[in-house]
Amino acid sequence: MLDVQNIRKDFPILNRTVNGKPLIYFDNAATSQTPQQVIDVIVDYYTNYNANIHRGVHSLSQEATDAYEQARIKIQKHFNAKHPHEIIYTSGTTHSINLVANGFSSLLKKGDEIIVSALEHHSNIVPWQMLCERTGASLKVIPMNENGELMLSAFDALLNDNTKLVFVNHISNALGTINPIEYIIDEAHKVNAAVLVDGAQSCPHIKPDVQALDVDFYVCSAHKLCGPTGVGMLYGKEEWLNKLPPYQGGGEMIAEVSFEKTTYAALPHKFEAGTPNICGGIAFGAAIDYMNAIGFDNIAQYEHELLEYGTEQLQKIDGLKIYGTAKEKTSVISFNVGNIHPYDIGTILDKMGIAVRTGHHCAQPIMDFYNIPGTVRASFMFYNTKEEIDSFISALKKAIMMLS
Ligand code: 7TS
Repeated sequence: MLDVQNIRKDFPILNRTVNGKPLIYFDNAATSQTPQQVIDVIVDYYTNYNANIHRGVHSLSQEATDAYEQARIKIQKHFNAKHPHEIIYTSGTTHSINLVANGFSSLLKKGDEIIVSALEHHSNIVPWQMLCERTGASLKVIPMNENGELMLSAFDALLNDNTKLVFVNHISNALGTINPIEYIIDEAHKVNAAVLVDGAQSCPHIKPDVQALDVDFYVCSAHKLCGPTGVGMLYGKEEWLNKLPPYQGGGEMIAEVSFEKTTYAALPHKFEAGTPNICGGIAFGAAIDYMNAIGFDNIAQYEHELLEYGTEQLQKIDGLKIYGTAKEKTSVISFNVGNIHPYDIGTILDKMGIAVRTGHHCAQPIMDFYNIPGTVRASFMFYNTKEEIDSFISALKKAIMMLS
């Protein structure tokens, strides 16, 4: 089991106060906090071996290159990709999705169909709309039900020989629903469509095995799993990454350049133009080590307890409605209370030291489905506690009294 009091000692930020109150950080779905072990790796990089990579014969450059490539191997092993070069460093989930969407511009034509789900973050909607505009392909949407679950019979009905791509998040950021990606991948493959799974919300809770899933692309951001912002990854099957053209041109991604003709570098460098976030990549590897040392099974079990406890306590509050009641859910609770605007609740909670997210969570179609402007969202990580949930509930009750 997980020793939460010891784990909390790893996160210096959890000792601070906000507005004179101890910080209670329940905005983990937006970004997670960073443990000292990862902060130390960042400090060590800039203190001892900051240098540009893949291009220097000097020792610092070689040390930085080794650490950066070792981190790629950690990421490969974590997601169980077949080869390290199937892991492309990006600046995060949004960059990874845009890289794939751009690549498919040359592979799609009018009449082709792309399927996304009703549960997507804007970063998994807008790039595909832009791709459809460029290619004449059309976008289809897997609908959701009142519980926030995807309607799989409707998905089956959407699949046909024109379906070329299916995009779905592993876990919804707004509702916490865990989507049945195994089923979606298998069915999509029956019509030879490629599948991209957006793992932005799943990477801190679930350790996916991309080979067992047989997924074509899997993307995530390091900052959601205790790593730094500005770095993430795209996993792609080798054959897909070879098929896609480069996304950005520049240094590092070439084999030979002349004014007549340029040839591109092999994977993964073909997609990694320019000086990357070197320290970020190394710290991404350290974050993966940190999470694995705690253990994803322990994390999932403990966070499930927090979810059940938080849901139970919130349900006792008069007029409170939880959005997203899927059977398979992670530790995200979205709710509203009567007609109180979520922003007002969020502002008062902040005065009491509690960080939650309010608004549409970059998932406006979900808010439209429920006909609401937004929700208050509390999202828990393994370093949160039931005591924090108790404080949150009493602060929420005070906020409701003030606003009613
Ligand atoms: N996909 C999902 C499912 C997400 O939750 C997010 C970020 C993204 C993509 C984009 O990730 P980025 O790292 O490229 O920004 N989600 C949230 C959120 O729920 N609150 O703030 C960011």
